[in-house]
Amino acid sequence: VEVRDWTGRFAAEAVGVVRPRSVAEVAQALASGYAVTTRGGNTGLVGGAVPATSRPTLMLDTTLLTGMGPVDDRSGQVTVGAGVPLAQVQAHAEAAGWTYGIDLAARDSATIGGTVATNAGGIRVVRYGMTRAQVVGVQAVLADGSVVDEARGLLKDNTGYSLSGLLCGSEGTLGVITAVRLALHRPPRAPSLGVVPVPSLDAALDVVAAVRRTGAELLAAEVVDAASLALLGESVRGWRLFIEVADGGAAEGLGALPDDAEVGLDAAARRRLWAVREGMTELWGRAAAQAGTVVQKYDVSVPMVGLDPFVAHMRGLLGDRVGVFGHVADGNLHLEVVDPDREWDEEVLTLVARAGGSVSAEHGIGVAKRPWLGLTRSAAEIAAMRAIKAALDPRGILNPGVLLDP
Ligand code: FAD
Ligand code: LAC
Ligand code: ZN
Repeated sequence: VEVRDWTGRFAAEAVGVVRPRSVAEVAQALASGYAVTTRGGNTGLVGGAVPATSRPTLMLDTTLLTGMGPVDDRSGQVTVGAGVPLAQVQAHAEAAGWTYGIDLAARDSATIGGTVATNAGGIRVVRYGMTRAQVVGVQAVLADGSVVDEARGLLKDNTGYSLSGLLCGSEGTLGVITAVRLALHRPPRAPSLGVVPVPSLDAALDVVAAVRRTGAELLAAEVVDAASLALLGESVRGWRLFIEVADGGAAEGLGALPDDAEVGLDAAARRRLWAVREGMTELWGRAAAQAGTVVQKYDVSVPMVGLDPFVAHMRGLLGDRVGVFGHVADGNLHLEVVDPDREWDEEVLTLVARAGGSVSAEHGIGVAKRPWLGLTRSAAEIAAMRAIKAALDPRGILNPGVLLDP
């Protein structure tokens, strides 16, 4: 069967697809003698769920691991099967009077297992942290078929290494995640969203700092640049900042906004305003398709003081081939490059490294960024990762070619 990723950039042949319904069936698949590539919702953006080896490979699709336990009102925790879509977990938490701390535009398809395997970020990181911060414990099947289960609900358990911490962000290379115990939050007060034009990222961060100084609970702070808005037919200068606070829903927490700011208070207005920011990945995908190519995606973090100089550098390098949007308060920018003629990985990512940043802020390494891991991780760090991989997967059957060179 042919396997293709969401971006259309990565494709490969697999010998077949298995859809286990239980831990035992996952272990069976791992004993098949094939290499195994694990896939959840297939919304990953770095090609990590496409076979990356010439060895015969079985696709292990987790989407039937859909058990979902009740929300425990005393601990604020819930146990969820790896295949449950993020949006279902959000709805399940909300129905019980809680909220889940991760939100991203791929919510309807991305699975909990996939978000844990990639340590996904999204628009709530500024408030609740990355996925790892939501994980109480992970249940997973290791390469030899053994099961590790830290998803028992113990918030405090300092008995040796955290296998869950390791499995978060392991991109399918250390084990197949089958279930996750998640920590939920009390829902924030009603939010207000402000959409504000700003001349620079520094200015955006000043607005964020001013809003935080009021004591308002900051829920999100996102930016979109003029090149991205131009794809929507909007002609603007600088950036648009999307800033959301939990202030009861009367915009008090937003402070003094400029006259040209838009404010969204009720759910429908906020959804309409957010749609512009949330649609960016698909918008740039379409722009690239129209140019007869696939978009070259860079998901980078840069020290906050260097954001504007970094963007200026990128625009100097790439001109009108680049659009930028992202999670400004996390120092995390998404650069979308449309160029049918050549790839820009080396130039872009070398500049990221020189700026003291990371070649992947939230999407992971997958196969897309594998050649560049050494730019922002040290030889000692990569050697430690290899030692862990070799110890847990000595036959190298789990996602070979993802994250580390086989
Ligand atoms: P897949 O794409 O199926 O797999 C991703 C990786 O995880 C692969 O390496 C795969 O082998 C591994 N994997 C999946 N399930 C398991 C499992 N059960 N056990 C072990 N390994 C597993 N990401 C962000 O961080 N922030 C964003 O804001 C964001 N926005 C997005 C918006 C759009 C429109 C799209 C298309 C993607 C976005 N993403 C974002 C990327 C993507 O949604 C996340 O990486 C998500 O976590 C992937 O989940 P998935 O279930 O689709 O995983
Ligand atoms: C976003 C994805 C691309 O932030 O990470 O929209
Ligand atoms: Zn993002």
